[in-house]
Amino acid sequence: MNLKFAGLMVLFVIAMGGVTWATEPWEVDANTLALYHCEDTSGTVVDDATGNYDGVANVTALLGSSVHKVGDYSIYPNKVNYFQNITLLSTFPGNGTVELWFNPDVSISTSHANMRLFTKAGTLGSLDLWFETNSNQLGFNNVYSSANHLVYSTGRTWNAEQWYHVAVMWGTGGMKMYIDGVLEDENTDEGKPGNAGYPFTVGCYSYDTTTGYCFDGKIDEIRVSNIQRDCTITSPTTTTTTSTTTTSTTTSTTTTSTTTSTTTTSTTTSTTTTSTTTSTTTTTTVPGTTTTTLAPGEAVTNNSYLILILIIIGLFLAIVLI
Ligand SMILES: [Ca+2]
Ligand SMILES: [Ca+2]
Repeated sequence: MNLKFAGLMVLFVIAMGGVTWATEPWEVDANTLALYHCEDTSGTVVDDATGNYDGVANVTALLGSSVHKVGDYSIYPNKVNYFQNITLLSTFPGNGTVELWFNPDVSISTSHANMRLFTKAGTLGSLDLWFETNSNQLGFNNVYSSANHLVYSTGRTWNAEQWYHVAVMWGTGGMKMYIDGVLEDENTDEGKPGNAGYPFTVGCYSYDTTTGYCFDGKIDEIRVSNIQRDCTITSPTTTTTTSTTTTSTTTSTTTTSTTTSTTTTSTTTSTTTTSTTTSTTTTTTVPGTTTTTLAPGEAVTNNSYLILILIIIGLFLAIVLI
């Protein structure tokens, strides 16, 4: 008797999705002058969440980069694109803050100097946030009283494809610059920019938007406020989202049984009966026996029978005759 079992397989595949860090968007509050989430994907309007200062992109290509810091999209100046609003900050508040996220396409060194993150530069005063010539510093200039008033970040390599938060402010608390929530420079200059005739410009230089002044990378979540914000905070909240994907492969059970093959051999009838329930036939021969098959009508010829008959006849005749 043969018994075969084939296969019992159970397979579970559990794939853990990547852990993603989600940065929440700002919400408009009483001190928000303009707030650009940069979620637009078509046209040339860059929506201002306050409803007051929608931006106008120079080209549609600025909009809808999927490389984002907040939400689903950012804007992509990519050396040649930008957006503007002519009335935002046409009258500067006494205190103010501008903050945004930026992500360079390439590692920024002195060869990329003069790129602007935002500006409002004019003849009567200006705000200007740019990568300083001959250093790897971000500079922020607040022009008033016919003089430059400056703060700088520390020099560093601004890594390609990395998001940085920058915040700059002016007002009664002095000028300050924060990078990723850390105060990098400040002064006691309390003046506010003079009224500038050039538009508020994100991603390029309002005074000159030709190639060479536009930022090579992405920008997201730009907020302009009429107070000096606590810029150790770079987003409302930071939450950790863990996505788990579970894939189960269904259990497959296969049982294969090979049925016993029995062979019955009869030596008295010289008939072999083989019973097979599978395609495999097993013939069993019992040791010490032989199998002889006779064709129908075939006679057995054996001289011993003839001798025996002759002896019997001889004995019969002897008895009768004696
Ligand atoms: Ca966004
Ligand atoms: Ca580029």
